[in-house]
Amino acid sequence: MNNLISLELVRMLKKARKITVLTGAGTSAESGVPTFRDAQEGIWAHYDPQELATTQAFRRNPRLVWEWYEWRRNRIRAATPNPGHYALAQMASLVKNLTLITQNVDGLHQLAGSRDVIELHGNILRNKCFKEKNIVDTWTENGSVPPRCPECGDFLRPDVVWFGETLPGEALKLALQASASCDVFLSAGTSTIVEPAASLPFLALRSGACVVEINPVPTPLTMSATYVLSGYSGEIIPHLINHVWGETIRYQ
Ligand code: BV8
Repeated sequence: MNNLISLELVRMLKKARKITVLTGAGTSAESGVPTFRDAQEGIWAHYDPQELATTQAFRRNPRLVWEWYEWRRNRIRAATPNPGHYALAQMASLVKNLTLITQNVDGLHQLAGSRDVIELHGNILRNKCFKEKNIVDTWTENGSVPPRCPECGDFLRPDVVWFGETLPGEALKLALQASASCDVFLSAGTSTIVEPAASLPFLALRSGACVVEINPVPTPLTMSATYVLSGYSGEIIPHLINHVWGETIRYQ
């Protein structure tokens, strides 16, 4: 692992005034949460997540989409943060200014202790009214699948951003600002495909930041990144904490 992290990168990280981190589904893979493009399992093997995570799919078959999210939520509730999540939470206490942006909807960064996480794509553990979009925490179970909004009677849906839906305005604004104003941009565990998140590391590059990619396989960012650390975030990020800041990972 040592040959992965050059002295120059160590210096960059140590003297950085502001570090922005973007995470994708790969950072939750070592927690047992399937990545977005991994083959789905069981009955879900026959569906393309990009097809199911849409308003059209929900209108067409609300029960199917709701059950897919329930299957994912159960996987996520059984998951615990991995060393990569804890290392990012710890990094915030070692760096003058760290902004964590995630495409993930699993809430594992927050469970690991990260605060002020910018959730670009929402959170799968929250639900909202399909029509009014207000968050709904409690409802009466009357056998309806999906359950019904207690106020207007329309279906409930997960509070995530579906393909074709715009991202939460404030979250995207903060993510753009943090990407355009950092010294170092860490892109970890993302295939760098889904827009507009995939454009953030390139915005950081154009703004003069040192961009570090952490991924076991190449992505559209790899050729442009300043440094590429090929491997698993659950191993590499704790190693950065130890190698750059001399600390071992503290678990909650
Ligand atoms: C929008 C919530 C306006 C739902 C998700 C240009 C500009 C704007 C939009 C578009 C555009 N071009 C196309 C679009 C439309 C679309 C899009 O990007 N399509 C793609 C497929 C081309 N974007 C949108 O619709 C967005 N809306 O911009 O509105 C608009 C709309 C239409 C047209 C124009 C403008 C909304 C996108 C949000 C979709 N919702 N999630 C849910 O979860 O059910 S996105 C979904 O993908 C997840 O959130 C996931 O996080 C995200 C991105 O995927 P990754 O995180 O990268 O995960 P993936 O599985 O792909 O890759 C995992 C990576 O980890 C791999 O590289 C793997 O090698 C690596 N890995 C594995 N293990 C490890 C690891 N790395 C490190 N360590 C490990 N151990």
